[in-house]
Amino acid sequence: MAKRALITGITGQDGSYLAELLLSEGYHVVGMVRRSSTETFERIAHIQDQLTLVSGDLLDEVSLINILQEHRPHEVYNLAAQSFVQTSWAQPVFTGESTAMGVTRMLDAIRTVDSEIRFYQASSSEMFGKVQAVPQDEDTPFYPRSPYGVAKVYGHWITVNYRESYDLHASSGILFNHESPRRGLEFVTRKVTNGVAKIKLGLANELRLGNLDAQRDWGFAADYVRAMYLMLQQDRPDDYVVATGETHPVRELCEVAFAAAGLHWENFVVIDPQFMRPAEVDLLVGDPSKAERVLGWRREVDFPSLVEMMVAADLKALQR
Ligand code: NAP
Ligand code: F7E
Repeated sequence: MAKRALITGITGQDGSYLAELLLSEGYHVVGMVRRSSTETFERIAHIQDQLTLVSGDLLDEVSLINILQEHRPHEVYNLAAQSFVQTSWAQPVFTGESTAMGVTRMLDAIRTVDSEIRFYQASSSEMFGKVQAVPQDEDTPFYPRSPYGVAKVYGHWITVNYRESYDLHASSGILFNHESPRRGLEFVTRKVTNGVAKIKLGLANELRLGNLDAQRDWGFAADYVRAMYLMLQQDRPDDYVVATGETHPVRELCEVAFAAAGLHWENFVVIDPQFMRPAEVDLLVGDPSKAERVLGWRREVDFPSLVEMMVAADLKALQR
């Protein structure tokens, strides 16, 4: 009998890659989508006929209980969230409702319907914020710097708490930034690669950015969803940092992305204060040793290849 998995956030970047992976592993994949007046299925259109899509919302516990009762998943991957850090200052309460309380709603629905369901929580390196150690690993204390980071810390600890209180197989993946051609256009990598493609094709003549000094540990999303899957295949639930172990400033991202199109970044990038944040996370770099040792996880795509892949995809999409 095929294993069944429920993915919340299936219309997002990670949800689409995880759905592809689970289908290739022979799973029956159920994806939770929230009601909208327009469809947001662009990232899963190519596999939509292989998925069971169900209507639900992390803000609505009744919908979560009904989905679990009806579809009886063996595994739940909770990827849904208000995931854009900048928006979390403009919508801090909504961010808390979805990104923090949404986790409790799902965990409690699991406890109520079937406590044997295995659970994955999409935790984030943003929890490390003003970093207390370099590099960051599973024992590094959290110091979040945004309402999003604070909400993710709550989501992380409620996952640990339900594991310890109710003996749930609940794991938390502390994932560092991961990107792809499917990344949302507002995140800095995709904003830059899309901006490069527009400039190259004569559709724009500048790219407005905020803090170029911030440093991130950027990996490829398709590599990272493999770690999520591996966590739920372990006998014991646990928490894992998933990262590349390398960090790069936004400035270097610009340099590599513009160079991939034969352009020089300094001729086009303009600093715009509207993209600066009230509090910044200056430096993130993760230590993935535990995930490598216990899960046997390895990333396959390095930073220059990732950026070049994204620039090529944006050029191709805009040319179409
Ligand atoms: P994303 O592209 O922004 O996708 C977010 C998904 O959540 C979308 O499918 C969205 O649906 C859904 N969603 C938002 N609010 C919801 C709600 N109230 N009920 C149901 N669905 C809701 O994010 P991502 O990059 O794939 O990231 C996946 C998860 O990993 C998120 O929890 C994110 O915070 C976390 N994370 C991401 C990274 C990263 O670098 N990508 C790193 C660490 C952790 P719509 O399509 O309807 O908007
Ligand atoms: O910003 C700087 C910005 O929005 C990265 C989410 O997936 O990863 C993501 O959060 C850095 C920041 O990602 C612009 O100030 C400069 O220092 O791409 P970002 P993020 O905030 O790191 C974590 C792990 C998550 O969990 C989140 O869900 O780039 N930056 N100029 C800019 N950022 C943006 N967005 N736009 C700019 O113009």
